[in-house]
Amino acid sequence: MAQNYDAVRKDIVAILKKPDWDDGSLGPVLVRLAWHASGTYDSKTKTGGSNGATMRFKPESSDGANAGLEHARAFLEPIKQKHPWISYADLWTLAGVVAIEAMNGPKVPWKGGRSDVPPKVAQAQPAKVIPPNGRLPDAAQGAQHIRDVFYRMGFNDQDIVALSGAHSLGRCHTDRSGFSGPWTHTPDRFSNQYYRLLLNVDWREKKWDGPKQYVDPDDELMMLPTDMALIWDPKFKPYVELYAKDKEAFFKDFAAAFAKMLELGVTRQKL
Ligand code: CCH
Repeated sequence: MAQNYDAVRKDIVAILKKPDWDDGSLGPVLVRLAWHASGTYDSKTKTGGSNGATMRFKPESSDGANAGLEHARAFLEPIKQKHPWISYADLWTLAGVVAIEAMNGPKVPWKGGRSDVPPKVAQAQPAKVIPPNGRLPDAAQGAQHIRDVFYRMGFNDQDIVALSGAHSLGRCHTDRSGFSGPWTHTPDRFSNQYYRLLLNVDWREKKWDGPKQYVDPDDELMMLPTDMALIWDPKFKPYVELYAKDKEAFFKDFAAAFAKMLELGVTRQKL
């Protein structure tokens, strides 16, 4: 069948608006799916990454870090059924870039050609083809941990700050990560608001029984400990200041870093 990615893009755009879901858009959870599918990459062993779409299988599907992404995968399933030629690995990553653009974000360069690990192979050799749990970042930790995780993928400090700006989108859910609330006032729009809020709000610890997180004085917006690390760490902070001032620079650097992330470990050989 002809590989008409534009037809798939159109079908992704068509499902984004969903009034009864969170803030009315599936965009944020689709961006999180694209990132978690890719963010398992380990540059030393050249394992993990979006190729293979291994989040369909255990243990990756049941990694606590991926809680809630079963919804994102289910929302995309009708599009996979309609365009069976596209791999899940391509569909999940494409959905992320289409969602970012549709939510007023930058155009992220994207190329198809990923393939899916066949279920039989995943069953026969899970340890060989599925990345172990624990490769995605733990929001309760700090700067050293974020560096360990993103350096492992091949990113630097500036990339880390640029990629974190995706938290202008979406929200935390107590039944997924345990954290609660949105980072910005417009969680369905891609913007540099996250950086401005990080710098300008009087963040304080939320008073509750849940995991440690930070809230604004009205307890409407939130930041994770890993978000706060970006202004507490003297090497990260100048990039937060740059992106708070310069939306164009953020869009450009985010698009480049996110495109790189979606390519990590992608070989374009049939799996
Ligand atoms: Fe994130 N993120 N993220 N994040 N994330 C969460 C939600 C989103 C961390 C932790 C969390 C990136 C980096 C990090 C999105 C995109 C990106 C949640 C809440 C936690 C916790 C999950 C829930 O409860 O539903 C940590 C830690 C890091 C790095 O240290 C990067 C990089 C990206 C993309 C480029 C998006 C979008 C969401 C919102 C999802 C939604 O459902 O609204």
